[in-house]
Amino acid sequence: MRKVCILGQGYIGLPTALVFATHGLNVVGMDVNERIIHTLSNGGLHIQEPGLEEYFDKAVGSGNLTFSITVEEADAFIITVPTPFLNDSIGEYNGQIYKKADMQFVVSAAEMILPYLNKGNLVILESTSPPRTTVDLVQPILERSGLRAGEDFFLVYCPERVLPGQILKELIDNARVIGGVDRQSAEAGRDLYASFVKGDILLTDATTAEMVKLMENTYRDVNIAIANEFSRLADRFGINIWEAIDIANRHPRVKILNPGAGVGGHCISVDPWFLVEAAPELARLIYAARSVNDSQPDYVIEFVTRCLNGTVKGSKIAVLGLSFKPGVDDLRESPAIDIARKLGKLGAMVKAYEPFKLDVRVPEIQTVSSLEEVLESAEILLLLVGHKEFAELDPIFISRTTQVKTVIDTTNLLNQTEWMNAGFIFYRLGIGIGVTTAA
Ligand code: SAJ
Repeated sequence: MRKVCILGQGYIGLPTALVFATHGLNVVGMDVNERIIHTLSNGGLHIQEPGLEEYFDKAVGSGNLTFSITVEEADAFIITVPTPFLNDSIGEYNGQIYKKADMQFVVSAAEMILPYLNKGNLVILESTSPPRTTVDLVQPILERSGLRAGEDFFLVYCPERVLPGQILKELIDNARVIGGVDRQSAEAGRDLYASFVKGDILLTDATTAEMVKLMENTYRDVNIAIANEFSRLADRFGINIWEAIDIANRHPRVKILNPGAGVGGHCISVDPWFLVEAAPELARLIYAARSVNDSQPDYVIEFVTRCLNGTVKGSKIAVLGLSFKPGVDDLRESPAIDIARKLGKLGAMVKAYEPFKLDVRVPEIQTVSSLEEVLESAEILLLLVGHKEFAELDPIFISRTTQVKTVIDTTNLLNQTEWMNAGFIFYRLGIGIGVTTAA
C-alpha cells in the first residue's frame, strides 16, 4: 500500500488525509501543532465542515490513518500549510501599499521533508503560493538532499480548489490541476490523485498551475469588487442594487456577483496579493479590486452610521454572524469581525452571535452563544453574514419579545416586507436610504 505524509492538518490537509485514507492509501496526517494532533489522535475534530465527521470516522475505522507531530518516511509528501500575509510584511509601489505573502510555513515544511526524502518519492505543494514558488523556493530546498527534482524525485504543484462548506464533495468531484517540474512528475501526481478524484485531471507545468490557482481566485475577487462598487453607486443614485443586478443578470453574458460586508476567508482576500507582490507594476486592476473589497467593511460602517442618523455612539447593536461567509465556522479575515470591532471602537455597544461557532472568542468583541442573549437589550439588529438560520428569524416574535426597533441587512437575506409589517425600520445595503424595494 502506498504511504502518503500530509504536512498541515487544517481546512485542506485534514480532509485530504481523510479522502486518501478512505481510498485505500496509508496516510500520516502531520502537524507541528501538538494540540491539533492530540485532538485528532483522540477522535476529536478541531474544525467544522459538512460531512467531515462521517469521513473522519470512516478513515480512522479503516486503520489507514494515523496522526503525528513529525514527518515520517513515505512514498509521497503533500504540503498543505498556510501561506498567510503578515500585517507588517508589506511592499510599496508608486506610493501604494500592498501585502506580501509569508512563505515561512512552506519553507519549514520543505525543510522537514528533507531528511526523509528518498529516490523515487513524490513531493507535492498544495498551498496557494506566488508564481514560481515550486521551482524557485521548494525545489532548491529539497535538492539540498543531493537528489535532483525530475531525475531522482518527482515535484508537483497541485492547487486545492475546493469551496469551504463543500470541501469533501469538491475534493472528489472537481477537476484537478497537476503542474509538474517535468512531465514525469506531473504523471506521478496524476497517478496519486487518481485514487480518489472523479473530476478531470489536467496536467501542466508547475508555474502554470500556480498561476491558474491565483487567476481563479483573483477573477472572483475582481468580480465581487465590481458588485461592491455597483452597490455603492446604487446607494448614491438612490436605486436598489439587488433589483438592478437581477435585471442585468438576465443578459445572457452577464453574471454579476453579490455585494456584501466584504471579502474574507483565507483565499480570495489573500491570493490576489500574491500577483500584486510578484509584479506590482502590472497588476493594477487586481490592486484596485483588492482595495475596493478591503474597504467594504468601512463602507458598511458608513452605511450603518447613515441608517442611525449620523452616529453609532451608544447604539445597542446585535451583530448576527461573524464568520467570513454563510454556512461556515471559519473566521479568517472575516469582514464581519472587522465591522463589529470597529463599531465598538466608535462607541456602539456591540454583542455578536455566530451560530456556527457558539464558543467563539474574539478580542475586543463581546460574543454570546445564543440568539436570545444577542437580542437581549439590543435596539438594532445588524445582519452581517447570510447564514440560512437567520432567514428563519421570526419578525413578529422578535418585535414582541425584544427591544429591537431597527434592522440592517447587509446580505439581502431578510424579507423586507415581513419585517416592516412587524413594525421594524428596515435598511438593506445597496439600497439608497429612503428607496423602497420593488418586491
Ligand atoms: N463573497 C461576496 N459576494 C459574492 C461571493 C462571495 O461578497 O458574490 C464573499 C464571501 O462572503 C466571502 C468571500 O467573498 O467573504 C469569499 O467567499 P467565496 O465563497 O467566494 O470563496 P472561498 O474563499 O470560500 O473559496 C474560494 C473558492 N474559489 C473560487 O470560487 C474561485 C474555492 O473554490 C477555492 O478553493 C478557495 O477560494 C481557495 O481555497 O482558494
